[in-house]
Amino acid sequence: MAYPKITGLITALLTAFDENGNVSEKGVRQIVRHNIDVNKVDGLYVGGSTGENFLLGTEEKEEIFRIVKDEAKDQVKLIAQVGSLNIKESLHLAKFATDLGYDSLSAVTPFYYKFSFAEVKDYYNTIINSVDNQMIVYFIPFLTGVNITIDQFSELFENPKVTGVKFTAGDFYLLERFRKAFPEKMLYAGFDEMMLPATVLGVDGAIGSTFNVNGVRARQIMDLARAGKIEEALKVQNVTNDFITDVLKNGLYGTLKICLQEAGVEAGCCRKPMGAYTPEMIEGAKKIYAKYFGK
Ligand code: MN9
Repeated sequence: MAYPKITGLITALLTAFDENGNVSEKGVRQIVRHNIDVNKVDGLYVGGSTGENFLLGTEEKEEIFRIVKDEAKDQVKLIAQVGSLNIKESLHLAKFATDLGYDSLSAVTPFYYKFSFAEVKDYYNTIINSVDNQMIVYFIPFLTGVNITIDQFSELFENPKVTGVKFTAGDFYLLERFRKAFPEKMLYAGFDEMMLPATVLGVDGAIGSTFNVNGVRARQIMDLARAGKIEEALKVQNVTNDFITDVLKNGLYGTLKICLQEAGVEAGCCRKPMGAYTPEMIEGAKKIYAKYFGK
């Protein structure tokens, strides 16, 4: 069976929590709406790093998948990140998200233990062969320590249900080699800072955290780069990277959430061990919002 191609601008969705660290359904719904109605993205990547997924229990992950699908309906493409060190949880979530109608699954490479590539490959095949869905490999070596070579990607693609890669890495030689070797696979830029060069190298789309706030500029970069207007695209990437640099200095996910609050979205708090917002951080985030999005 053929699975849908997912292209364009895809937000790595933030999760709204209340002060006690519980998932805020109202907040999650508002973040989804803001991404669809204001940022006008093409898809949502749910349960990734940006969603603080690795801090959550199974039922909470289910709840988020359910709320997002209920709010987004079929307005945008939905990707569910189901990777976990607990393979039974991954299998359970893979079925859960597939039954809800998610257009694709994704799974982070298994991390912490030094798994062999044979074990990594078996993990992907075990998950995706258990359901009628497609799999986007979540490749993020700077957080997982797991690298994958072109030959190993080729081995993962022996399973036709493995249809793409979210490429959150700075190795653009590997990105170029990947594009050339697998023109039919879906390839997504995972670092928003490098969307312009990634687009020039031919990615099908981008999956990013900062699109929650900066989606309109991200769309401009993608469109201008695809139209060959590189100088104009670079100007927007420069402003975007000034914004991202400021956000990273102030604390990534918290700052994005406080920016959303400035935009009228109840994006809430982060979940421990992520820290509570300090007054300085709130002040910093408000300044960032005013600087890049002030009227
Ligand atoms: O999903 C995101 N990765 C992480 C992609 O959050 C680990 C990126 O969008 C980055 O947050 C962003 C800022 O460095 O590029």
